[in-house]
Amino acid sequence: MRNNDVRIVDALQRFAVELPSWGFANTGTRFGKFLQPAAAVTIEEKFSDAGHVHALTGACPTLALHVLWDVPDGAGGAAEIDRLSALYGVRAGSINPNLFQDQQYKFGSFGNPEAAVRAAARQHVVDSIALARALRCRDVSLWFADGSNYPGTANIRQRRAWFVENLRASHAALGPDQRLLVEYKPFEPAFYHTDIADWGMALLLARAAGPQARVLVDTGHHYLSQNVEQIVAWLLAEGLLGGFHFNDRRYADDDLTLGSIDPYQVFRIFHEIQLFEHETGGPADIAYMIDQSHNLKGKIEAMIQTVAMAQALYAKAALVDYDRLLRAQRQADLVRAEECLQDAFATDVRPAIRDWRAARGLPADPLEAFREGGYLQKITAARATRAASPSSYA
Ligand code: LRH
Ligand code: MN
Repeated sequence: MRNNDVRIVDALQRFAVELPSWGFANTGTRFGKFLQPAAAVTIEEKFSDAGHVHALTGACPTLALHVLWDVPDGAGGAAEIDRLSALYGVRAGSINPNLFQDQQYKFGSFGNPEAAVRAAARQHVVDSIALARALRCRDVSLWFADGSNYPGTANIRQRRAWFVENLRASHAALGPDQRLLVEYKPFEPAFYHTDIADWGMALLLARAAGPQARVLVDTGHHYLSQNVEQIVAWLLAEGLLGGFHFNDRRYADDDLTLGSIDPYQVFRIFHEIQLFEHETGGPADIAYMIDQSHNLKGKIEAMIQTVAMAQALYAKAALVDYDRLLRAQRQADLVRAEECLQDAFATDVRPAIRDWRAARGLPADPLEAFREGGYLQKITAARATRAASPSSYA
């Protein structure tokens, strides 16, 4: 078996994680939003902050955009995004239509009983696909708040049929190299039924939509007792795993920083993926993305912490001794098999990661470098004068 450091360097070389533009903005809960003077409001500020995190970590070259929050002019805003990408050194990543905040979506978007509202939602997705093409972005990532709050108020099978129809129409608008990512969520904001509530529904809808559709796993979108890595293993086996929204949670969709509550959970997910790659002999075609809202932590610090944690957990998962593990599994040697994962997880990969950074001219400790670098003071002064962002979320 190759030594750990070689495996860690290989893992870091192939690992990149996408940042969410909305993670840099002031966000809150229904009980309030605590404003940070340095929080980003404009798309330029979001690119600037993401560019700074990428400059410090070398591991997050793309920024996820939420269309109505970041590029309200759609494809017409592509040139400005290209300018900002060149200026700040991060490219636009996944394109996320907003199908939940407009008043017309009170009773749903793709699942809305009103044909005109379904048509408007479909048009927004088609426009978002056109924006993605204009930006040479591969993934259009769909999350629907659609559902109901009370039994009997929604025709669940009728809505499912509308989702199939509208996802097929969306798929038909894709370019040959583009993908549609279908994200599921069991509840919130709907509290009786959600139209795409779990991985099985997302899988069946992705399959019905067409060959370029995949399932997106948001780690926070599961009941507490669900085995997320088993879902990941099944989606890999079905060839329908498209990507992740990583975050952490103690209770529900808390959107806390990755690995802050259960780092072993993310390690187990990375293990299932890397074992799949080991057994199939090739890289799984997965988009690793962050989806968090930093309501209390400093937004940029939380992002740097998240990228570093993701790198460390991905590197640890690369240290599992597959020959030993697969032999132990075949022999039902439970303890030896379990030890293979626990040994890898217990390995301190930080020295090797520091060396990997130093070898690339990156700061050995990006968080410390950020704290001492003066960027926060600079943007706090520059952004302090303007009014806080009007928008409800990001
Ligand atoms: C929904 C979600 C979705 C995004 C939003 C910001 O909970 O996970 O991925 O659109 O958060
Ligand atoms: Mn998400």
